[in-house]
Amino acid sequence: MSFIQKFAERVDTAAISATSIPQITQEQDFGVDEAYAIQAASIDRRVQRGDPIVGIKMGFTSRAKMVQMGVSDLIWGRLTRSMIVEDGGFTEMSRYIHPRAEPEIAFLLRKPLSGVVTPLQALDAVGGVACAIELIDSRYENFKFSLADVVADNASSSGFVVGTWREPGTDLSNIGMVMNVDGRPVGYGSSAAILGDPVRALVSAARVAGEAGLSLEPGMVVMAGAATAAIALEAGQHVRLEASGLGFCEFRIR
Ligand code: OOG
Ligand code: MG
Repeated sequence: MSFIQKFAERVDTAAISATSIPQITQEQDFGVDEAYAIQAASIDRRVQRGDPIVGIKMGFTSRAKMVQMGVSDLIWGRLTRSMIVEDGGFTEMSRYIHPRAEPEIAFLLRKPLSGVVTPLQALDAVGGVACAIELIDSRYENFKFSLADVVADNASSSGFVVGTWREPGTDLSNIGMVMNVDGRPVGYGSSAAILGDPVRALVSAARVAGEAGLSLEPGMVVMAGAATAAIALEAGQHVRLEASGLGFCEFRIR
């Protein structure tokens, strides 16, 4: 078995059993290309189990996230159906190791999107925009990783909540975002923190997906990355994101 398959199985098992593992790059050194191959192989195992890809997520698209995690390269991961958490619904703490929540912007595609595109071409493929919360849950002990580790681990992604879809024409360049836990504001930001304008994350998503031979299809979701640092979650909490002009989205973790 190649080390790609070996580590793909390892991160997949860690994810489904919600059990942390040591950083895999401490066992064997590998580069970012191999890390994406591990990610692809681990998500392929999910797809084989009947859990299809429903979109992709961008990571480290804001300074706040780069500083929080000490990684400064843009990364991406795959979203699968089982990761969807219903807006206003529940998710179970037992599914996660040490989950964190992030305020994000999501795009819903109405046309295929892949390769090098301009912001206008990217927006033409968008059927709706919404505020969203990503649940990240690094499979590595203490949420510590190198760039190759986190890429192999599907960019820490483990769930996402999307608010009501709005008209694609909505200006996303400066959406005020407030994260609330149990009714108390715990984080403030602006969508401007996401590469200056989240549409740039969509342009990047088209490019990286194209390079990986993945075509983003109508109906798929693209998550632009967090506008602020992530917030650590505890069982029993109610998490709600309010985004000016985009409404809100929320969930409970029990
Ligand atoms: C990696 C995922 C980063 C974002 O929105 O920047 C990310 C991590 O912080 O564990 O999802
Ligand atoms: Mg994120």
